[in-house]
Amino acid sequence: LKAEPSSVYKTQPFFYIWIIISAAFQWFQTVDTDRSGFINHSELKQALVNSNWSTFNDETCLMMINMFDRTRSGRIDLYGFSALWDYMQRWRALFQQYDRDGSGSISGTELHQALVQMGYNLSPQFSEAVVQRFTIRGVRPGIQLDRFIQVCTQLQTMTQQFREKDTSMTGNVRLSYEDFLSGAMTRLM
Ligand SMILES: [Ca+2]
Ligand SMILES: [Ca+2]
Repeated sequence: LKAEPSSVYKTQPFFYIWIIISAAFQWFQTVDTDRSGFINHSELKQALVNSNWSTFNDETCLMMINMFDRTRSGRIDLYGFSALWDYMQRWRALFQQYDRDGSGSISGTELHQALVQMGYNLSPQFSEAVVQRFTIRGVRPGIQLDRFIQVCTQLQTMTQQFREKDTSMTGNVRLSYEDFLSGAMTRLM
C-alpha cells in the first residue's frame, strides 16, 4: 500500500474529536451528580462557573440545554455534552481574547471591540448599554462569560431574524406590532 501524504492530516480531526470526547466524558461523570446518564438544568448550572466563581445565570444554562438537547427532553446526553464542552472551550478562549486588560470581565469598550471583530456595525454606546444592563450593582461595570455568551448568541439570532425581513439590505425594516412581539417572546423562552 502506498501511504498517502495527506493521511496524517486526515486522521488528525478524529484524534482531536477523541480528545474532546474523553475529556468531556470525565467532566460528564463529575457533572452528572445523580448518575442519571443525563445532565439537567441544575447540574449544568452547578458545573459552569464564571471567572469570578459565580455560577452561570439561568437564561444561559437554559439556552445551552436547548442548543445541545438532541432528544428534546430538557436534558443533555453524553454526545450533546461533548459538543457543549467544545463549545464552552471556544467561548472561554474568545472571552479571554476580548478581555484585553485581563480583569476577568468584559467592559463596554471590550465588548464593542469584540462585536466589531465579529462583524457587527454597532455603536460603542450600544455595548456600554448592554454591559450596564447586566452589571451587578456596586461592582466595576463588566460582564462575565455567561452574559457574554448570552449577548453574542442572542445578537446573532436577532440579526439573522432582522436580515430575513431586511430584504432590500438597507438596515431598516418595518415591523408589525405582532412581529415585534413574536420576536421578543421567542427570545424570552
Ligand atoms: Ca443527571
Ligand atoms: Ca476586561
